[in-house]
Amino acid sequence: MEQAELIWMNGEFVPWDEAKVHVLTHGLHYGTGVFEGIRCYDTEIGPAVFRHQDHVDRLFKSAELYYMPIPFDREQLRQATLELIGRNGMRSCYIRPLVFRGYGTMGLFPLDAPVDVAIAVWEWGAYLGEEGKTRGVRAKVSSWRRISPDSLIPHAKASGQYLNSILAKIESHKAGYEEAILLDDKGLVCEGTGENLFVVRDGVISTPPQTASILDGINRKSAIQIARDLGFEVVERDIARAELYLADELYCTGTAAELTPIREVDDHAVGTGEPGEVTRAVQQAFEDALHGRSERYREWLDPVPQRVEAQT
Ligand code: PPE
Repeated sequence: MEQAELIWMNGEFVPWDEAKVHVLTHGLHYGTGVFEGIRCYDTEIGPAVFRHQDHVDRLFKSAELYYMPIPFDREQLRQATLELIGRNGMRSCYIRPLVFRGYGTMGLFPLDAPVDVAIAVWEWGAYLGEEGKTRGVRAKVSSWRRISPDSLIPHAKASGQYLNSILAKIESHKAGYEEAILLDDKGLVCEGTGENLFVVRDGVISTPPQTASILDGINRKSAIQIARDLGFEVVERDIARAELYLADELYCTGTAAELTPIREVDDHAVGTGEPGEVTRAVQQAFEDALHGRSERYREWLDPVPQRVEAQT
C-alpha cells in the first residue's frame, strides 16, 4: 500500500512505521472496533473532505452501539484529520479513522479495556478498478447472507462485522468476479461487500430501504439526492434477486468505490452490458460533487486548511 508520513494515534502524530499495537489488543481478537472510510479530494477550493461531519457522526454512533466511549470529541477528531492531511502534504487521500478496544484485558467482557483511536490517510485509487468505474464490474450473488439485525447491527460500521463481507468477497473473487452482492435471510437484496446498490428499471431508480440489513451509506444518501435533483424518481423499497437480472442498469456507491456501474450479475448482462444513461448522468453529477465542481453541493466539502508559507 501507499504509505504516508504520519499517522494520528491517541492524540499524537507518529511516524507511519511506529503506529503499532500490542498483540493482545482486544480488538485484534474479538473484532471490537468501529471505523470509517472517508475521502479527501483535490477540489477547486483546494483539498477538501467529502461529507466529513456525516462520517464523524456515524463513527460516534457505531462506537455507541458497541458501548465504546471515544476519549475525544467529534470536533477533536475532525480537526485531527484535517491536520493529518495537511501535515502529510496530501491533496487527495482515503481516510481511515479506527476506534478499537485496546490492550489491557482479555475475555469477552470488553468494558474494562481501553478505547484507542487512530486515524490513517493514504492514497487509494479506484477501489473496483479504473476500468470498473468506466465500463462497469461483474458481480455475483453470494451464497453468504448479509448479517442479520437479530444477531448483529448492520447499521454499525464495526470491524468484526466485516468477516461477513470478507467471506463474500473471497467467494466472488475465487469465482472470477469483481464484487459480491449479498441478500438477506429472506432472499431480498441488501448490498455489495462495501457498497450500496441501485437498480434502474423503466427510468425509475430503486434502492433497498433503511430497514434492509444495509449500512446507511453516506454516498447512498448523496447519490439519492443527486438523482432526485436531476429529476429522476428514486424509490427506497425491497428488491428481489431477479430484479438484478431484469434491471436496465445497476450501480453501486461507497466511499472507496465512489459510483461504480455493474455490467453483469451472475453472468446475465445488465441491460446492454454497458453503463446506461441514468447511471452515466448520476455518476457525472456525483463525480462533480466529490471534486467540488458543483456549486450546489459545495456544502458537502470540508476544506483542509492550507498552511500559509512564510513570506521572505
Ligand atoms: N456498505 C458497506 C458494507 C460498506 O462497508 C460501505 C463502505 C458502504 C455500504 C458504503 O458506505 P459509504 O462509504 O458511507 O457510502 N465501505 C467502506 C470500506 C471499504 C473497505 O474495503 O475498507 C468504504 O467504502 O470506505
